[in-house]
Amino acid sequence: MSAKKAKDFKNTSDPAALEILEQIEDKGYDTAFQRYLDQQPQCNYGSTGVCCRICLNGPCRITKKAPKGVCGATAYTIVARGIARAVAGGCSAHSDHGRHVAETLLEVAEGHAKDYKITDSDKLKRVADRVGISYEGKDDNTLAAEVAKLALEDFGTYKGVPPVWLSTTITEGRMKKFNECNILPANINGSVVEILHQTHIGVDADPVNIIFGALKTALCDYTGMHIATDLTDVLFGTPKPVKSEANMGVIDPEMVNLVVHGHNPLLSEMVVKAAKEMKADAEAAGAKGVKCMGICCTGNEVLMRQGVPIVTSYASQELIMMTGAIDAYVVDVQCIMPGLRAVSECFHTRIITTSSISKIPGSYHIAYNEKYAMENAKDVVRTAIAAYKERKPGVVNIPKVVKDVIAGFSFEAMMDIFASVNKENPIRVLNDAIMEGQVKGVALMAGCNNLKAKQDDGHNTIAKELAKNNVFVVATGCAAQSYAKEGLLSSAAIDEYAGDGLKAFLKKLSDASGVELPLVFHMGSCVDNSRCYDLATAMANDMGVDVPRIPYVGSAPEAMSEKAVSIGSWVVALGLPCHVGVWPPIEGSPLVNDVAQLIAHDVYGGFFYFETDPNIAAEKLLYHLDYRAWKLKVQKATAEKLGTDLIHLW
Ligand code: SF4
Ligand code: MSK
Repeated sequence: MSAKKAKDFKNTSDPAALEILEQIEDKGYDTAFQRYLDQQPQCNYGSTGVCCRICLNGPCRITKKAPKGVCGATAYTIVARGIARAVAGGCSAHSDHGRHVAETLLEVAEGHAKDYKITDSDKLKRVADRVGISYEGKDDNTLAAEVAKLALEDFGTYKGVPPVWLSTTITEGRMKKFNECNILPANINGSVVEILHQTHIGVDADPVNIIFGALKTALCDYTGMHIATDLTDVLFGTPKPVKSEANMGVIDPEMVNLVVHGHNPLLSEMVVKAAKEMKADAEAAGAKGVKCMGICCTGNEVLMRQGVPIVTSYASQELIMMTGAIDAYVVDVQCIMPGLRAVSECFHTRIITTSSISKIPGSYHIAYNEKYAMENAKDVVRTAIAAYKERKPGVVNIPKVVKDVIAGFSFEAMMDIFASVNKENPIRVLNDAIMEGQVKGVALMAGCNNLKAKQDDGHNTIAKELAKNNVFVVATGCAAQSYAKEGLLSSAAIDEYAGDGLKAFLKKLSDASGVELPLVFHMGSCVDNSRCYDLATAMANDMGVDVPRIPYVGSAPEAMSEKAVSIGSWVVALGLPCHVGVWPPIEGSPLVNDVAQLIAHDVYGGFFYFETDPNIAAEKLLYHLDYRAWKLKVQKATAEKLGTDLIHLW
């Protein structure tokens, strides 16, 4: 336990997290908020990207006195290589997740994973159709095996054509652009290998070429994410609007409280099922049942499909244990702080790791295997029930903060709602609202919490400002969890925060569909940013333009992980402005910075901009939406007047 006490380690705007941090002020518990302060000052060479550890001549750092590394690499090469390797890390994480889902679907189809089944046969057919597999006369298992095998080919088979999950989900214009720029990847694994090779000592020194290589890898990140989304829907169902709750008030002192955390829903879906089946075991231990709740994207996955509540988000993952009422924490992969273990030592909480590639020394390990998924899930629940018996009621103190949530907005669910207004062409409902000026455009709010920023503040400030200015806001990942905790995923928030145009638009949709709608639309986990991009593709195709022309922006106000770097990179390559609220390590090279913020726009139509002040960031996002909408309207009017097609340049 850290004995150090910082002046102010309560860097959060989440009221429940704040309450816990205030309670523990003098207790010396180890938290990420405190450890961030312990790390100050952080290394300026690392922060600006000019520290290189790629070979054993290093580490080299660029200074006025030493402007080149031992090998002669200058700042621009070192910075570009560092970012490219971050993209490779993000791509690997998302894609390995997607590969795991594809392999499991194949196991299910071949009868080797008896606890799973194909839940969404319609989605399976839609995906098959899109990727060019005929479904006529085939049963679900035969079709699923073909789809899973094709998906697995996108990872590693050289076929001389780009990955199918890329080429069949983006616009023709984007495919042409990537072809012209020579960044169409052959397959996911090859692309990660190539970028790691390209950035090896003594290979590529050209920063622009390295960044183009990174974008190629980022397109593979998108591909892996889309595979993960599609095939998870096939296995567990495509999300539909669902009601739930969020924040620490969902912890129930009378239940066994079991947290699912990480990203891959293969086990957490089973844990939720097992928890229901094992109610009697929990009752025998003196509890009323087992209550599951989620953190990070495993949490988002089971919220979207099962309505499992969100207990907190990334930055405050350790704090919930300090309520004294969390019995077990089952984790899979990604965004799991090793620090969880130290906190659990002070409580009765069991930390259970489940993946062979994600272990924490000193914690429990239940080796997940899809062939025995339900048995593994029951072991997890049994461990939680055993821990519950050791809970000390005297130390239980749960912040009474809880908000209503409406989630479950897959792309398909969104189209069903739009179809209640225009059955023939659902996406036209959104496009018309934009062209008529009722809605300013679409903003995808994504990404993490970052301990450098006040937790949730950037997410909430920007989303409220956008909604006030009639922007249709969709969200994923920890951004969506921030909105869940702030009450923005509720219909009550529409009255409080939406501008008149957005209010009227949402009312029209709600009245026509009979579905209660929230202010912000939760579209899922990090990999489900693919759903948000499907929305952009549909808008562009319907408008008859490429994505760089549509009023659609992305923002990651508290980006943290390599996955966020990778997502941001494909968002830019795929044609959208992308705000990031934390400076990535590129300031050490003005050239790389200019490529990200300026030149990317000239080539791809999308670009990064870095802004740490959420109010200024919101202003700029609104500007970009206004500019794109204005240009589109002027060009559309001109094209109509002259009887020509819309021009395709931006
Ligand atoms: Fe230094 Fe070059 Fe090795 Fe990097 S690759 S550590 S700059 S010698
Ligand atoms: S969980 S990647 S902290 S969004 Fe997807 Fe949150 Fe970022 Fe992890």
